[in-house]
Amino acid sequence: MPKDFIPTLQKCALQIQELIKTTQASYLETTNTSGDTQLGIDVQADNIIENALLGLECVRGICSEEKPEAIFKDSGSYLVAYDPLDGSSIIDSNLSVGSIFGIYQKEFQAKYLVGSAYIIYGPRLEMVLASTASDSLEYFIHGKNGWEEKTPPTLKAQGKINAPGGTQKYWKPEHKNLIESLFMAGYRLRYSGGMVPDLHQILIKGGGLFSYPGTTESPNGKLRKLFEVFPFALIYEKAGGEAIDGKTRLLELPIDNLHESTPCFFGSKTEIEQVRKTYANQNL
Ligand code: AFP
Repeated sequence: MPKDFIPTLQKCALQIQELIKTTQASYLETTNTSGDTQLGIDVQADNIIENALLGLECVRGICSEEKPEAIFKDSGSYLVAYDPLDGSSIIDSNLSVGSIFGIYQKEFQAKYLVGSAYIIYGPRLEMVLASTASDSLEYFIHGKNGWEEKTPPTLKAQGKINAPGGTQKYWKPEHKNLIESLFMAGYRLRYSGGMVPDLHQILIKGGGLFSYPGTTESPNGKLRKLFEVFPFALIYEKAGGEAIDGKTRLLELPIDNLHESTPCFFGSKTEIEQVRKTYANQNL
């Protein structure tokens, strides 16, 4: 990952954290491309990141979850897709939220993903990064003396957390059985409704399963490939876990349009094996 990215994202993190602390989470009259009603704070966070990334010489283009199209410059070599403020519907309840980034070369396709990062705005400000060039993650916590690098988290072969997304009423029977069997095996429910804190928790606690399946209501799930799914897939793989759509490795999926979503499962190897067995003979 180019070296300018880390300080740039760290600067954005501090600005957005300040925004979250000082701005009311009120809705605008607009919706984004995925149909979510936008908050004023979503748009402001988007502007902070857009200006910071377009100011980097190495960036050739950006694509925000909040905008329908990508923006390109004439020079630079990297493309960055990002969700400026993921979990905006839980901001009003003062739960943790995050920003997610995927860094691509050539095109916005998983096969060109070279790095990813997320920032978590919680009681602490933290950032986790992955790069295809390294076998471990990078982990930073903001403290009294600024950003401090910490030992990166890793995933054990098996964990204890079950974070099942989507509306249960619309889950397919095989998915219901999978989730139920994990609870029966002693897994604990940990789900806030924010992808960043929910996946961060599994990572920090060393393992488990986060799922957002295709449902009868939303056959392709809810989470967007470019802005949420691919970046976390790289992070989970580099942490020693796996990330699949039920059958296929998420990082092998193509995209046909910038805002498309996919069913997704992130976790430790044991839990992902269970997902694979569940979906082996099923449609996603
Ligand atoms: P919002 O940005 O609309 O709050 O959505 C957050 C999110 O995309 C992701 O962060 C969560 O994992 C997922 O939605 C939760 O969705 P469900 O409420 O349907 O489980």
